[in-house]
Amino acid sequence: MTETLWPDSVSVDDAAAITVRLTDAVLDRLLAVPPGLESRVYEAMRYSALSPGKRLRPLLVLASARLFGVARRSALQVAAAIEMVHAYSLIHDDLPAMDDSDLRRGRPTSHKQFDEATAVLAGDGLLTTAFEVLADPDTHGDPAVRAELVAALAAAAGAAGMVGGQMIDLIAEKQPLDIGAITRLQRMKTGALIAFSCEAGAILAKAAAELRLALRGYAHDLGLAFQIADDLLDIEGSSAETGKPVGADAAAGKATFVSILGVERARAQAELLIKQAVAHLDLYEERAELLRQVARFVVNRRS
Ligand code: GRG
Repeated sequence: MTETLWPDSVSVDDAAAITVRLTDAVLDRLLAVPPGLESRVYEAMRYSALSPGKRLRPLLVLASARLFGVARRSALQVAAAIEMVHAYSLIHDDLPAMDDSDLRRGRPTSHKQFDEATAVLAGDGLLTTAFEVLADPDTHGDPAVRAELVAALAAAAGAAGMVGGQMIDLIAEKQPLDIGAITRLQRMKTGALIAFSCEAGAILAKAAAELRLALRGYAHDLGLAFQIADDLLDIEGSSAETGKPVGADAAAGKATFVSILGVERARAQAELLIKQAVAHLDLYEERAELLRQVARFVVNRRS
């Protein structure tokens, strides 16, 4: 890496703190408010994208980029782009037409702070700006790499990924799903963006197929473990910790990993998935220590 993000021996807590600081500085630059009446939509985009979240997806991008010595500027552009897509998904997920939620990251949701139409537009603005960022020569000098990033994020965020998963999630409120269908839903809804985040470093580095496949395997297991941890927090966590209403899934009568497996088996399943995720990283030897720590952090988190 031309300018190192963090030392090889960095702890997950330090890497997470550095990720928040650096990603937010890039988001601040990319989402500068222009003069003119359209400034309102920029204010709403900034309100959500810069609100206090874990920046887990940027952390995965930066940690995977660090494995290959990718230039810091490239990695940070992709980290900001993925966080924009994530923020868009949360804004739209909170809308009255979807989860109808008033609280996100400990603050009023976008449609409460602004209004519904502005919240829809803020989500649209973040989604489209993310692709503008990936297509920018600042992100990578090779147009083929930029095109691959755009295609991979579009596939992860679109109807075959997150949007499709959200569609199935809405259907699941009215129609019971079995564990296989829920696994597929979650792989699409949250797993796809997590997988893109983990693979992004390999795409930026034009890494060999074998190295990329290992990151995909890691992400595959990490994504499900993350979701099980989220389901557990929905039952066991508090709104003060998560910054969003808890108990929403149970109240909606929605089947989750926890409602089907029970708390103990769900927790055991998450632990098993983390062991599997970490095993995929063997070929990276000690270079992947941060990604191993991130995996443990994901299941032990309280927010
Ligand atoms: C509306 C197209 C569309 C998609 C929405 C991701 C999603 C799909 C909805 C979010 C609902 C939700 C609570 C899903 C559970 C997993 C998840 C994405 C949690 C939030 O992500 P974190 O924990 O949040 O990384 P922070 O706030 O830390 O960024």
